[in-house]
Amino acid sequence: MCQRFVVVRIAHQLMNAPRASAQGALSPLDVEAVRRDFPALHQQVNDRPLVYLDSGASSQKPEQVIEALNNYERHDHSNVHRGVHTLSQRATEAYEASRTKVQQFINAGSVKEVVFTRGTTEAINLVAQSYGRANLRSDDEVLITEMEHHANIVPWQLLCEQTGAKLKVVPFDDTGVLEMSRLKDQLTEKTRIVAVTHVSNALGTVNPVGQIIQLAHDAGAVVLVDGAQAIPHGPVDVTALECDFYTFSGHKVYGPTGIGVLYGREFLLEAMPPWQGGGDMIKTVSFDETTYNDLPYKFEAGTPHIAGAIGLGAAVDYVAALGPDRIAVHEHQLINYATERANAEKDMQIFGQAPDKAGILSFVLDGIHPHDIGTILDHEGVAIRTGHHCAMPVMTHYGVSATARASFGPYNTIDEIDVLFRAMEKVREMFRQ
Ligand code: 7TS
Repeated sequence: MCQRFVVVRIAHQLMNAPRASAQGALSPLDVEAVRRDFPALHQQVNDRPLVYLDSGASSQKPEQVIEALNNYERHDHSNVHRGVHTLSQRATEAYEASRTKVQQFINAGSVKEVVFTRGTTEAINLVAQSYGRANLRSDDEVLITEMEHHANIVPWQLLCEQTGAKLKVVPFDDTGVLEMSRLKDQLTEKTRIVAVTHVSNALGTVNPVGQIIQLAHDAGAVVLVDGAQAIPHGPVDVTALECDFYTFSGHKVYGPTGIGVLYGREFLLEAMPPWQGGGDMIKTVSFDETTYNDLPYKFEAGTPHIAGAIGLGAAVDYVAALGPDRIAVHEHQLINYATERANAEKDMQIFGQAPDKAGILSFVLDGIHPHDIGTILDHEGVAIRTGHHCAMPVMTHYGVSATARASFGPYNTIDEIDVLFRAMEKVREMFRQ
C-alpha cells in the first residue's frame, strides 16, 4: 500500500521560485523568532506542548495581528465610509489602508481591483453569480479540476444549474499532478471560465497556473485562481500571473476569519453587475432607479468586517516582513523532511506526490481510521486535520473516505515533525496491540 514520494523540489515554478536577494542567497527564516510572535503556540494541550500542524485549515495569529485588532476595537471602531466624525474617519482610513497593503502584497494594479469578501468561498460565489450569470449561456462550459475544494466546485455547479452551462472536470493522475494534456483537450471555444486551485489543500500540489492561464486566454476563457492555500506559502503576483480573478482567505494567512479577498481585473469587475445589494454599494437609490458605486465598493454591500480587514492588513504586513520567498523555502524544507520520514514508514500511504508541493502532507496508516489517528495525536498535543478536507472528489479518486493531514506554517520546525512521527508510534501501539 505504501506509495513512494518523489523528491520535492525546493523551488516551485509558479508560486515564483524563491529569489536570491541582491546580496546573494536568501537568509533563512529565524523560526524561533517567528514562534515568539505567535502566543497560541506556547501552550500545553493534554499536558503536552502544542504542536500545531493544522495551518491549512486555519493558521494562528501573530501578536502584530492581535494588536492591530485590539487597537482598532479599543480606540477606532466605528462604521466606515459613513461618518464625518473622527472615529469613523479613523476606521475608514485603517480599512482602506489595509486594501492598499493587500494590493501591494499581491501586486494588483489598483486598489479598485481588491474587493473584501468574507473569504475565499464568498469570493468564488461572487464571481460565479456576477460574472458567470451575466456571461454564460446554455451552450457554454466551465472547466474546473478534480482536485478542487468544494468552494471551487459547488458555486460552479449552481451556476451551471442556473444557466444550463456544462461543468467539465480535468482529472489528476495518481501522483496528484493535474493532467495537462486532458486540460488542453477539454479547453474549447465553448469554455467561458476556468477555475483552478493554485495549491491543492488535500494533496499539496502546486498547479502550473501561469501555463493554465495562458492556455485559457488563448481559448478565450477567463480564469479564476483559488489561492486559499497558495497565499500563505509563497509569493503571489497577480499581475505577473495575468489571472483574471484570484481569491484567498485572511485566516489562512495569519489574519482573522470572516475576511478574504477577491482580486479581479478592473475591466472585468467594471463590466460585472453587483452581486449583493444594500448600503455602500450604491451611489443613488430611488424606486425608479438605483445607480451603483465605483469599484471596489460596488461589490461590498453592507457594513463590512472592518476589524477583519484591518487584521488582514496587519497579517500581510507581517508576511511581507518575514518574506514570502523565505517562508516558501522553510516550508519546503519541512515538507521534504516530513516526506522522507513518511517514505521510511512501511504502513504509511501519502496522497499527493507532485514534484511541486506546498507544506501539506496527506496520509493514511494501514488499517487505522484517520479520525483515530487525529484523536490519538491530539492526546499527544499534536493538532492535525482529518476527514475529507472539503475535497470529496480527491478522496473518491483514491477510494478512501478520509485522510490525515499535517500542514505547515513558518512557525513549524523539524523537531515538531519528529514529535508527529513519535506520536504516530503511539497510534500504532493503541490500534495494533
Ligand atoms: N479553497 C481552498 C483550496 C481551501 O483550502 C479552502 C479551505 C477554501 C477554498 C475555502 O476557504 P474559506 O476560508 O472560504 O473556508 N480549506 C480548508 C482546509 O483545507 N481545511 O479547512 C478549511
